[in-house]
Amino acid sequence: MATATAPKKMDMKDFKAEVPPDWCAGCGDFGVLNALQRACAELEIQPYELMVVSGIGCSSNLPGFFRSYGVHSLHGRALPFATGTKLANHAMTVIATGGDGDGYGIGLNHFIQAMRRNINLTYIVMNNEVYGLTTGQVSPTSELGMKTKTTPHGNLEAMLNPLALALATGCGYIARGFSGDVKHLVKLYQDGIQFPGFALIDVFSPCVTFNKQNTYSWFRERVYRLEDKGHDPTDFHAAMDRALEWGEKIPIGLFYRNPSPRPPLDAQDPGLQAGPLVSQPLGMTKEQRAKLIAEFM
Ligand SMILES: Cc1ncc(C[n+]2csc(CCOP(=O)(O)OP(=O)(O)O)c2C)c(N)n1
Ligand code: SF4
Ligand SMILES: [Mg+2]
Repeated sequence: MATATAPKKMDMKDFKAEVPPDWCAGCGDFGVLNALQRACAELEIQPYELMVVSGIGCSSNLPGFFRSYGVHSLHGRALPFATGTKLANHAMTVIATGGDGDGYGIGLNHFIQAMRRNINLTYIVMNNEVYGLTTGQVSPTSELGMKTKTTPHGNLEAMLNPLALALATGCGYIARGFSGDVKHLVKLYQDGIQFPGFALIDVFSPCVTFNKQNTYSWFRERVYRLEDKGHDPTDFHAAMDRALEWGEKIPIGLFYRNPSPRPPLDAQDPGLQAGPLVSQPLGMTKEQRAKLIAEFM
């Protein structure tokens, strides 16, 4: 007889929430959501084993449209919430989602710390190079010279390069996709979810309402797949060279996958070795307490 927790063959419809997305027609985030639903269905992840956590932004509304456990947290705080989830119950698959403003602006320190700590989760950033929700202000990934509501004479600040930053911080899985190429994204997500450690997938996800510069056709003219150019994703230095490419041609695909990844935090933390914290008994026995006091006195 099937038990309540027996894995079930999944379909992408199983990951559709009752609330339909309210993004503008044509928003890149539809492709990001669609690819994630497909990736999870094909990996046969059960919704009750999955937590999707976001910050604040149009992109950060994603958990509301996705059928699993979910948290729509605070601006820039997706990764602290996701870290807490993973350490409280490391048996769960944890996916953090959000935007470029959320993750690379206000949340940048958390992004760096989560990679440095090697929290075993997948981070999907819908990078539209602008603040969409707040109606089109400059973001850390807006291009130099770009005119926005807050930079009417053109952006004077250099673009942040999240992939090069991730490489330099020790992230073991680094990829970039394009929401106009859903099939390609599905594979990047699946490999990222299965990677044992922090996995970054930056996704070009056009904001059709507030970014008239980085449009679908702008990306289509420029993006090329790394796998078509014989890129070796185990080569750190080749990955850094590709991560620095930006101009007439822009690479997407798997930049780097550490061939000998260091164990993620949950695999090493002594407190987690007896199983997920949520299933461990609370408190201490009299003997454990006495031993602890003796050690510290
Ligand atoms: C602490 C705090 N500061 C500012 C805001 C206002 N705010 C909400 S979303 C956002 C930027 C969203 O941009 P991004 O993360 O790129 O998401 P997008 O809407 O483009 O998907 C800002 C500044 C806020 N909600 N909380
Ligand atoms: S404002 Fe931009 S990012 Fe937000 S839903 Fe509309 S197209 Fe998408
Ligand atoms: Mg944005």
